[in-house]
Amino acid sequence: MSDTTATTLAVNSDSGDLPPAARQIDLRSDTVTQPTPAMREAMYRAQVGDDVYGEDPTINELEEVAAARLGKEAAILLTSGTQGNLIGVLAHCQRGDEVIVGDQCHIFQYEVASCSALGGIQLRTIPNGRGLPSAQDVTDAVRGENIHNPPTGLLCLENTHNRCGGAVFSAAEMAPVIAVAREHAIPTHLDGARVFNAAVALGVPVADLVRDFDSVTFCLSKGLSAPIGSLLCGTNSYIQRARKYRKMLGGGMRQAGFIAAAGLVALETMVERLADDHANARALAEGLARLPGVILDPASVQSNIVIFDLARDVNAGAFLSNINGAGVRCNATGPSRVRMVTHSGISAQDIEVALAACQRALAAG
Ligand code: TLP
Repeated sequence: MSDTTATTLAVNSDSGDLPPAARQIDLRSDTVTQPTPAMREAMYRAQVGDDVYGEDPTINELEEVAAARLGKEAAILLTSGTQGNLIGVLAHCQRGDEVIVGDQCHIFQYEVASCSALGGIQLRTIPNGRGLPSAQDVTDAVRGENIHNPPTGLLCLENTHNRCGGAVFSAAEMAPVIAVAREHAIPTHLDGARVFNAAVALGVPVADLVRDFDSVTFCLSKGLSAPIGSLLCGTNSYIQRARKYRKMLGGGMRQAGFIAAAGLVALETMVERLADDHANARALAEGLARLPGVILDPASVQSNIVIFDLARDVNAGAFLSNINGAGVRCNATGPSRVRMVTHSGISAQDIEVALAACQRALAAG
């Protein structure tokens, strides 16, 4: 994703004792969130040990809590969502396997071809739809037994769907797609970087949403606002294989209980409030949709990501630099496509300020 804006440290109201910085309304991503004071306190006080020996009590606790929350047997703390998806795929597949993914998914678009480069695994993209590929397209992509064919090793879905404007999918919507994989004895992995956003948007326990998947990654460091870390969840034997791959990739982090401590606070305190981010995203979308030059259906915004197009006559570069000059930061996801993401550092008032900046920028031409 290209960041068309200048680099300025964004500091929100939860920034603990950091020195004050120029106020930015940073809508580039929910990855920019700052740890809460409770997270900083928990990190300070964390009991830690050598996690490669399995001796970090705080990591062990986080992994147990995460597995229980997701309704899976086991979990492993990883450095990032990107590492989570790579290890998630490696622990399901053999070299030479093919993995079915939607053509707009994060694994295909933004993970540096890691499955191919490091795993010898081929990604087979199929039409992405509104974020959920169709059961028919998955059926058509499953390889039959033939000397020319790679085995189909895995199906990956994404919920919420980043490049599809944070689209949310219920368990019922995903079920027929997952059923195709199951019919062919193909395992399934969910890139659930923002699966807690999906659960909150739907008003269901997160475990209900991931029950049919063999494995799931979710991120602590997005809307949940922890500074670092993702969890991969699955069966005991699968997570044991993942542990070996994490070590292989240099992800055995020793006294990483400091990270886990913030993660535990994130799971305890930052899930329900995601609804505020969704309300702010909806208000942002409704305001943007009223502006001439913006192409957006606000009803399509289901979680904390707002993606809109600028009309042909709008100079996208000028628009972005204009709002950036007003302290509103965001990312472009295409030549005239803009992404804005709400999170714990963004208030309802910030949305008003951002909308006014967009209105001025569009009026300036
Ligand atoms: N997404 C980032 C960028 O990489 C685009 C963002 O700002 O949204 N899965 C999904 C669905 C994601 O959106 C992301 C991050 C990841 C995986 C990777 O997570 P990290 O950044 O922890 O490696």
